[in-house]
Amino acid sequence: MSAQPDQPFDPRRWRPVEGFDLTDITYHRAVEHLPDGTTRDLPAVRIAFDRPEVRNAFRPHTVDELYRALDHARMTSDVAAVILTGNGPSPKDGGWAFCSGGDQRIRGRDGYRYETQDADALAGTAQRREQIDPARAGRLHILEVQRLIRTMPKVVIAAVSGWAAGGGHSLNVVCDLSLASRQHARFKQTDADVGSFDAGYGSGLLARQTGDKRAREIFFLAREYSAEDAERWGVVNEVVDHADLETTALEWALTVAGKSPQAIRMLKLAFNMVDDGLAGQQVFAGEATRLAYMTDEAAEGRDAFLEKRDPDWSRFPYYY
Ligand code: S0N
Repeated sequence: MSAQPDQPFDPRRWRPVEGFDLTDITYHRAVEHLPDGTTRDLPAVRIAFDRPEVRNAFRPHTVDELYRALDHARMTSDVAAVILTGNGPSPKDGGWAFCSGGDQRIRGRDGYRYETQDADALAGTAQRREQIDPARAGRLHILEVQRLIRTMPKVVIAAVSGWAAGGGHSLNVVCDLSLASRQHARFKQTDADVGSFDAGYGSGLLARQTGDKRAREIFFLAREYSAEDAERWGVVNEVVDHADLETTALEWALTVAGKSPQAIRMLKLAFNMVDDGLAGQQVFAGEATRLAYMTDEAAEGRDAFLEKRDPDWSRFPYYY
């Protein structure tokens, strides 16, 4: 990747995150260049699908890398927001993609075959077939990624740089905020075309965003729709010029980073809770309990137990 006129990724604004040996995605930390020639980390990361020759389709290995990077971002305490996008353009035809969902070339009767990193190099050979790990066959672990995006207490921003199709369409749906490239973003929910279906967040949350009839249309007719349609229908927040996509995404990420971390965390989990049932309440409640631990009242309960005495709640009001 290099800085080209139509290239939203500006390598000067990012550094690779250390400790990752990645083949299917890229993972960067935002940086600011200081007057003395050094850089300082900014509180945002960029995770990008990096298989542009197949419109950034994910294979199980891609999903493993994506999960690891997202979980690392979740646990990095000075990161407030994650930008999820797709690298491009395709070296084959110049096309752009955010993500085109599950790699259909390795889908078997029982789901997605799990292959080693060099599966592409071994395409069509007996050795490739031998390298499929039967213990991991058929896992639809993109759903684990969806749950991580949904429940991580940080804001995930989709920067839809091109096609969002199938499971890629669902990933955009599950992100907290979305920006779309005016020139290259295209949306299509192909699940029913290829006999694979996201009957969870990908359809349920879409209906929340667009309204029920529109979501049914998107799934049942599987027609291509534009970035402007996506904005009008509530599938993305804003449409921007392709060249400005990542600058805007980073601005949004840094704006989020300027807010109270606790407020953002509680708000995200509260937005989720209404749709996520008891599982959503459990995640929200975990944060509430963590906050409660910080109070004198909770400390009194702990201390009373450790000091083998009755707790004294008299200092704590029953009503605020
Ligand atoms: C994206 C589309 C519309 C782009 O069309 P365009 O621009 O005409 O490009 P193509 O010539 O079609 O593609 C260029 C090259 O890329 C390859 N390619 C594209 N997409 C895939 C893919 N998904 N898998 C493998 N290869 C892909 C093309 O073959 C072509 O290669 P060459 O140059 O060698 O010919 C168009 O490409 C398209 O429709 N793609 C398929 C989209 C699709 O159907 N995706 C799968 C949908 N299903 C899922 O994703 C399920 C995922 C899942 O795991 C799941 C399961 C249960 C519950 C939820 C989910 C979930 O997350 O959704």
